Amino acid sequence: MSNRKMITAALPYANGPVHIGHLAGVYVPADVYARFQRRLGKDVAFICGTDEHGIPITIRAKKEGVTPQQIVDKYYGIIKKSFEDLGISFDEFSRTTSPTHYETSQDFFKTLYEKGKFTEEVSEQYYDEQAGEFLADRYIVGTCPSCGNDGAYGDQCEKCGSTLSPTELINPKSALSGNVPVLKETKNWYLPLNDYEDFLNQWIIEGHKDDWKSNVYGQVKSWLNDGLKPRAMTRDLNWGVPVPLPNAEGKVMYVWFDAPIGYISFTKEWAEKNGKNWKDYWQNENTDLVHFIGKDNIVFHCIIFPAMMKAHGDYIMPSNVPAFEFLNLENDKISTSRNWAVWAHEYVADFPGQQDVLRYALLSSAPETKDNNFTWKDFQTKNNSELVGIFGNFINRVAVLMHKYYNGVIPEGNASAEELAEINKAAKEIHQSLEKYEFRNALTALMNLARFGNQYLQTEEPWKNIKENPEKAAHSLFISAQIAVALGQLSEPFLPFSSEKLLNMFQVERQDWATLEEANILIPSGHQIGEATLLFSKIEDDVIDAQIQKLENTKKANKMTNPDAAAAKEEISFDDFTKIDLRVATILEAEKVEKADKLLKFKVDTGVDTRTVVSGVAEHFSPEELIGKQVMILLNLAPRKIRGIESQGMFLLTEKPDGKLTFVTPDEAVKNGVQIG
Ligand code: B3M
Ligand code: ZN
Repeated sequence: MSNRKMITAALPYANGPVHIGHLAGVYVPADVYARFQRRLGKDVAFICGTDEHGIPITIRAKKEGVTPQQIVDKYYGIIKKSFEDLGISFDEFSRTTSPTHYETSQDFFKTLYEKGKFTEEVSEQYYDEQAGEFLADRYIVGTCPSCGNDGAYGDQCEKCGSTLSPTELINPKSALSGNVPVLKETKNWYLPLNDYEDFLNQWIIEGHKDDWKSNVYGQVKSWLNDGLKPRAMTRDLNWGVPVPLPNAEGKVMYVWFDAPIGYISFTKEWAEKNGKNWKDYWQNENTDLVHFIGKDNIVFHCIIFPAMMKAHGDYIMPSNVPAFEFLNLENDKISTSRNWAVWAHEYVADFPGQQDVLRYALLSSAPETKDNNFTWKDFQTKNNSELVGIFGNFINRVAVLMHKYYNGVIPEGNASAEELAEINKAAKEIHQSLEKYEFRNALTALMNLARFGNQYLQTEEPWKNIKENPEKAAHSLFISAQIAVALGQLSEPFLPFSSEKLLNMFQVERQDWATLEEANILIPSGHQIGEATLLFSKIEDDVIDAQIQKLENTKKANKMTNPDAAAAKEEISFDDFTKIDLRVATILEAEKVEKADKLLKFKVDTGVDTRTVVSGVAEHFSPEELIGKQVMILLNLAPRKIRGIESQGMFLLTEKPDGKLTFVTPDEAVKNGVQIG
């Protein structure tokens, strides 16, 4: 195992503050891991920063009516502070607009260019004539060709997860103006990912079957099975790192080209300040490179960035890419635009001094292998029953008894290896779990030691022995003090603030992890401890109710206004409108389309004829519930084939506040075939 750990955490876009979903899925686990590796004595670089390019930034700037630079300056500050407040122990937190990053990413690009690793392709890209801009990725929206979702982006459909290119979208529209874009020729530089298939297969599919998480391995495998295509690494945009080539005016790097290079740039910045050599961390086979990311970033970290590094030639490959699933909030998807989130900076303001409670709650429901859920009630229980009731309670009992009977001086005593075994077991279990990125198991091992401590005191009852059998009482409190200090040592990666308080209370220094895995005395007889203080405090119902109320208010506000509502479309003439043939029809039959999770196939009576319609609504309705329903149909839409079935019309649907679809229907039964207008 390597002695050097290069640990990265996904670079958050500087287009909004971070929320508990980010924290649970990337930053808290990454921090636990980094802190733990430091305790093992590893040479750790834990690197992050904000991702300040890309369309998420420019879209936000447009929305707020300011420049992209103003957006990133604002959110860089907010995000950095939130991480500091929550004890995320980055060695460096920089930004992709830093001069070092421009230089590093441009050098990287030039190297690939000079080595002939790019292909140049002239292609037709969508262009918004009104805005005078090419429309890349999220600047273009339309209907997903695989599932029929109307809100698919030019790079991805978030409903079905397919990756798309803008020209695959049905009915594409500019996200800038709502206009129908035109196709215009432009030259871009592509990385032929297909050239790296063999390498990726060998390295990941053959090499990491057993040590990578199955969600990560599975996604990579399915990508490779489908076959890779060349991917454009440049964009026609005015916000990004300029392409460092002579004939590249108006071209910037694709944000997913420059962003991961940010990890390298920021390591350079850190190394420079700390007298280190950045190459040790990125170009030395003895270094373990680990990327912590959310599941939506797997392809970028396991395929595209490795292909870039391979093309470059000087870089090591990650030894693991632990990707997490998503966290929901009160059983609903976390959403920035719907303000459905617990924001890190608001938590810090609302719960001063209680950062560890959030860390604990998020770790114990970390979405390791499947999506998970955060509720305020659960948060309260975790604090009151576990942190206060088990962990804090034990520490407090030991410290108070120590003062009561021995004036805070650890009594005479010694401990056999057997008596210290629970401590060593916990240390080893945490160690093994964290090496496997199993954070919840690690946390359970920690809490089990606290549980054990409480039971031990309960069985030994030093408060009874102190009179008749003072030696026995002293012995059991000596052992209890070892457990208390062990908890202080072992909890540091998870609960850094409380660990520090605890170790201060017992007046001991932080120790290397290895000493905790062996039967060592952690606090000796005669050692004077400090005052007993409470590590955690109960969170009352009114505090939790206030948070729940805040979310209720968000829900209400979302019902009134809709921040997601698309901009009004361009004006059309009455004649244009009359071209549209909208009718009422009745669904006669409905069935699932084989091998398409999202699609239902319908037979409908349109009054004019009976026809087949395929619609991407299978996740929202069961076929049976729709039979007999009157719906509205666009009759004269050109037929198109979906999964080999010709769809002869389109239903009118809309979205409910919870994201589920609902049919637009007449509010009383009418005859099939009557026109709408
Ligand atoms: N900025 C975050 C996201 O996809 C993205 C990560 C970049 S890591 C190099 O939400
Ligand atoms: Zn889709």
